[in-house]
Amino acid sequence: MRIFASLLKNANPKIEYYSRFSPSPLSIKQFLDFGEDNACEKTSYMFLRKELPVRLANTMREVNLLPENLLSQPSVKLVQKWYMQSFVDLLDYENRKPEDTVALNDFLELLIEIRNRHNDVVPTMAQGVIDSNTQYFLDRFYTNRISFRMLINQHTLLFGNDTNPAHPKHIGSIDPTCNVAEVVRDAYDTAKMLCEKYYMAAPELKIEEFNMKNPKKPIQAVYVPSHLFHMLFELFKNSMRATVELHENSSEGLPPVKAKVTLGKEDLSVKISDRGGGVPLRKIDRLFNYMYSTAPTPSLEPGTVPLAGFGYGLPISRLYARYFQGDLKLYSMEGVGTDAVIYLKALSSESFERLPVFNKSALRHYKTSPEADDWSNPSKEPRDDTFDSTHN
Ligand code: W6P
Repeated sequence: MRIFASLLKNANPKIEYYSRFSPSPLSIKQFLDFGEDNACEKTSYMFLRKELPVRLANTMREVNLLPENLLSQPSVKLVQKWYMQSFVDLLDYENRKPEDTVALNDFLELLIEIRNRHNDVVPTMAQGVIDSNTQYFLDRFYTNRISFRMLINQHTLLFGNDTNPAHPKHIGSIDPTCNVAEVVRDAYDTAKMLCEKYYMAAPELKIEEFNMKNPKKPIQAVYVPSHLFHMLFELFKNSMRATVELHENSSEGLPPVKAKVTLGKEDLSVKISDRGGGVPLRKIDRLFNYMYSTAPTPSLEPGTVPLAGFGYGLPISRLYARYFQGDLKLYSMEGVGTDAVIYLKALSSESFERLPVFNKSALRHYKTSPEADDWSNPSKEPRDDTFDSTHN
């Protein structure tokens, strides 16, 4: 414990130093160009030994701004300790030259160690952080984490021995010719298995494509298939649950879930439509709220995974979409069903990482109290703003 305390003291000026740099966002095109021909491990090393501490320090400064009642939670302290350890580990490389092949190999191993150390950040944070200003914080904190793992994955996949024989054309985690409809089908199949396990039934899938640029060709994206899968899997689980629960006892069977993949000049969009009865507008924001999604779960069999509706699936899926300048939106009509749309950038040169920056503007979010509502409130009852998402 004392050793860690002294480690922390020595690291503080370094955190201060690195947090004054803004993270350098990369576009998918840059990730690709860098990894494609004669990818240079030394260059990657030189970039990462600065950029990783910068990204860690930016987010660590922000964690420190959380209110005391959150910072004192054991789970939050544990996560802080992981960040501190990884930050300090990376500082070892400040003075190790890229010509030193031992340093390059040690660095590679360290990245894998760091990735493993941070595996359970999301469920661990979930135990501690329940507060009204945390939506803003968690969106930024988890985006930082997504970006950090993206950088680590690229380096370890490009330069480690764990090359990916199943996907020789992939550049690290990026598929330069990602067939979007195939990922849609894949995510559907995985969600379908879960759905059938719970409900002994699952709706069919219908996929349509509209390629504005090249009507006869299947739509391809330059993208991280695992990110796309993550988002689609989450949407399918939600659509399937709504569909089965609404139509379980109907004689007409289950209405299919429909997917439409479109490619325009700017956007590559994927719409997942269900006839699951929809969600009233008032409740839509809640679906993206971390606090709401971690509300006490209705009795669950131990060891089972719920099909959908609990956990961080939707808010984190939206972070994945926004991470490369896309978005994830829900359009619902109560009584009928829900359309969920994933928007991606059609051009890899426009899909730059969208990264949180620790600066005065971010600081203001933590220092100022939320303003009073400046629209009339119809209720004479005391206002309940538990799920007010003005910070969204
Ligand atoms: C619903 C609720 C929902 C959330 C996300 C995606 C699809 C759906 N369908 O009824």
